[in-house]
Amino acid sequence: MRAEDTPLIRLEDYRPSDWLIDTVDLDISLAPQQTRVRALLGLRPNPAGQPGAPLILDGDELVLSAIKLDGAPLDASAFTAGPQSLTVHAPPRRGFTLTIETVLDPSANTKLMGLYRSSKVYCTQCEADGFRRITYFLDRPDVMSVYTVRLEAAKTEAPVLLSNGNRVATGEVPGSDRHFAVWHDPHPKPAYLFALVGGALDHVREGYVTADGQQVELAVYVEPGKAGRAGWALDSLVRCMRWDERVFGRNYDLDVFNVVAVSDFNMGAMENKGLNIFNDKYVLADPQTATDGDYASIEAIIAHEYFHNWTGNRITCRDWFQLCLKEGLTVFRDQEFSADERSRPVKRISDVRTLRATQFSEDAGPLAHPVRPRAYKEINNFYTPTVYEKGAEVIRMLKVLIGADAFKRGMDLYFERCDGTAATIEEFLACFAETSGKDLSHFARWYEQAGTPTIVASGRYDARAKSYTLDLAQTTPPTPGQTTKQPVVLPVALGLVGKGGDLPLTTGSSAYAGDGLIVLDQPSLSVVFSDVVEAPIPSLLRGFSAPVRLELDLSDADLLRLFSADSDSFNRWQALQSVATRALVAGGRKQIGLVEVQTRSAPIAAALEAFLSGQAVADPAFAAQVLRLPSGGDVAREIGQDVDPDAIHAAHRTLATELGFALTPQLLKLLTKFDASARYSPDAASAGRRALRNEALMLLAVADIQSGPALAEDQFDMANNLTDRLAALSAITLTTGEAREELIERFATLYADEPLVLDKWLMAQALIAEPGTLDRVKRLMQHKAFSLSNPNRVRALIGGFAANLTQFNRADGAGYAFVADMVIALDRTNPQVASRLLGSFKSWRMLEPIRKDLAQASLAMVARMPGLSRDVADIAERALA
Ligand code: B3K
Ligand code: ZN
Repeated sequence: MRAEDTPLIRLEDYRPSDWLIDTVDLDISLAPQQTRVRALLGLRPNPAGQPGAPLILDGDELVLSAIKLDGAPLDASAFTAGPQSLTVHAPPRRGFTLTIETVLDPSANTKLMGLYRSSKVYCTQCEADGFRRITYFLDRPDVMSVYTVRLEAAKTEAPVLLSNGNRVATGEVPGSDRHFAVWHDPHPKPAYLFALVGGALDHVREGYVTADGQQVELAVYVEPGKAGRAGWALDSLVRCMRWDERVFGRNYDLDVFNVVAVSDFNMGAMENKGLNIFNDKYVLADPQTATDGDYASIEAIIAHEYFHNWTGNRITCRDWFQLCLKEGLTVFRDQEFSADERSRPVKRISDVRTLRATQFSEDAGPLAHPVRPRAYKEINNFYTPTVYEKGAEVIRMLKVLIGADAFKRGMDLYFERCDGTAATIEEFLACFAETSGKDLSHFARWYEQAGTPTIVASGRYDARAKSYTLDLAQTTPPTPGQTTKQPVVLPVALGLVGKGGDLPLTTGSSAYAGDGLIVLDQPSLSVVFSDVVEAPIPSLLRGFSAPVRLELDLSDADLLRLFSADSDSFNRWQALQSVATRALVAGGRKQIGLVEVQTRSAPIAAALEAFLSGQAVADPAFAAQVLRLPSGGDVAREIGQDVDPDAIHAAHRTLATELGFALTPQLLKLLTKFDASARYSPDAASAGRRALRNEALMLLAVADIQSGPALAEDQFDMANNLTDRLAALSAITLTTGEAREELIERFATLYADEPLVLDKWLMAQALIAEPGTLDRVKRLMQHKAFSLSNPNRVRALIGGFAANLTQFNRADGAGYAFVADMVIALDRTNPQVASRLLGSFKSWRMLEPIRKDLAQASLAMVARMPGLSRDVADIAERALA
């Protein structure tokens, strides 16, 4: 496949389907190499479609074995069947049934789309277009059907048989070693939400009664022997179900809710109706094999998939352009859940870190696209940080702009009005326009325009008039295919910070919405605050009220005052990050050098010293965020062009070393205070203490005070959980020498039978910032812990390497060449994993000329390969455009 040969699908070309499928009866007889699928489809013409149109069903690598219309075999001239489609040329102009039989080979399905086998477990992945790999179908989200599914398999091979909905029958197949189960899902759904699972699985379960009194059986299924690690997922499920009842008024709607963990999965998890299928990385947890970060991710992803039951499943998308309708909204919902379960400010900080690292970088490069794309060649390439994370930011802004009350009523209206439908962004926004009485057409630009807006802000205090004037201006940079940009609606939450805290805000400006909120919806505006009794320091974008870059002309001294005095935790954190970013940018620009970083580190160290001896221990999770410096990627983005990753890395190390050195007594004190042998509990407060200690360990290791490796080794020995052991491993990878290699070996021995833990081990090594890493990664590909066919292993080792700022971006181009070769190798078996990996090149245009040319050459090499998948061809084409 070459990208030029692939049709571009456009939003403006949307037409309703000519046919509808009201019912689907599936009879699936599972066998490893020969699974038989019989589909009985209840079809009728769509009143909104073209009368008399042929019936064209989607397929993907399918083999038809039989077809009947209303029970009678169809004449060969009446249809055309190929691997990619099935056409019935002149179907009756009324309702009729079609029976279609296909035969599949789940064992040979390495794309992990459609029906496949993962460690002997049959499972499916149908979003976005995997159902067409199971049977011919109208595989589009606006065709919604009621499914009844009979599954049959050998009893020993697949004692557990699951599908969507409620189980309505089970039994034995007489005279055979086989059994069956019948599942019925009363809720009409698009094909992408179909799922089945068959295998030998253990489970944990719990009864649940919904707020409206319905009894639900919850269960989490895992590989045999792993039930002891399923408890946290089940516990998270119960908590998020209660939360959705309380906060969004949403109750569950079936008798069962099943979660299944499988070990080969292209992404995190999938929200199939009543049968969520998960990457086992996001289900399995115990203190020895999961980190605090894993516990938090499991909680968030269990919630995300569960929340889709309403935002995604009961109300689905009309077409794939509306993907953010379910994804952005559901990310917003899971972020809110985690914020309520944990620390709200810390959750916000970590979400913003992710947003900047993943979405801002996407928005700044050739793969930039609007939250609602207007055209695509391969939809699976649009499950992006822009659709998900920026999509969630848009919802968050909407809530700020119209207020919590109108937002709540808007959500209620949306649930009521759109339930059971395949909806659009327009229908969604109409609900909020109605409940708020506001015109949201200008706000809707957030869905249409790519690129991260920049706000340039400056303030002037007039001591005589006791007034403070704030000038704000916005611009959005050009992005591929969108050269001119309109101003967007930007909620700017702010405060004016005086010596004794926030000053009262008085202004007659119409842009001031009250409650510390300015709405910037034009290219620029000025707001004059009166009765300002002293020269304030502006604290802008509190809580990160809009997903933008902020250029604010404040001195380091003013920023450091905000760090100690701002009433908004997010901006306290941001203030210190901003000062650190300046230092790193100064050092990261090749020509300036490291002395500058050293000089600039002194005031940062002083501020941190005061912080660590004062408030830090009161909120360790927040303090850990404060101690963590902006990443190399953050600095690269800030520099924006002619980027030299080695210079950035050197600046980063210099700053960390200076801080580690200057803060040694305080950092050592943290190591003793929050000692690694404390009893493990995954709760947020305990996790916060570990996070703080481990940030301290990182700084000490970089600075190599007395002996960084020895500190890491001590912690490794003392630790009683994976979080602390992995932190010790990460810390020692910041050092060089024998001790590092020894600890790497000990870690591998300790966790030899734990693939998910060894993924972290692979990744920690792939991230080592030294030239030997590429050879190490190649060596590790031969290790028994690695496999090119398992997406988690690939993401850990190869994906980890592609995220290694200095080594992926080696000046000799060998990093690019290696990743490009891997993309090509992976594309033969799993195009989705390959195209994700190719996305690592997304920031190539901002590199200095030598690396830029080398990266481009590797991308072009990929693009030229014959026989590329549509997934990889699409990314290569857009990255090079
Ligand atoms: N909806 C799925 C993602 C499907 C990805 C298809 N390539 C998981 C989620 O967002 O919840
Ligand atoms: Zn989702």
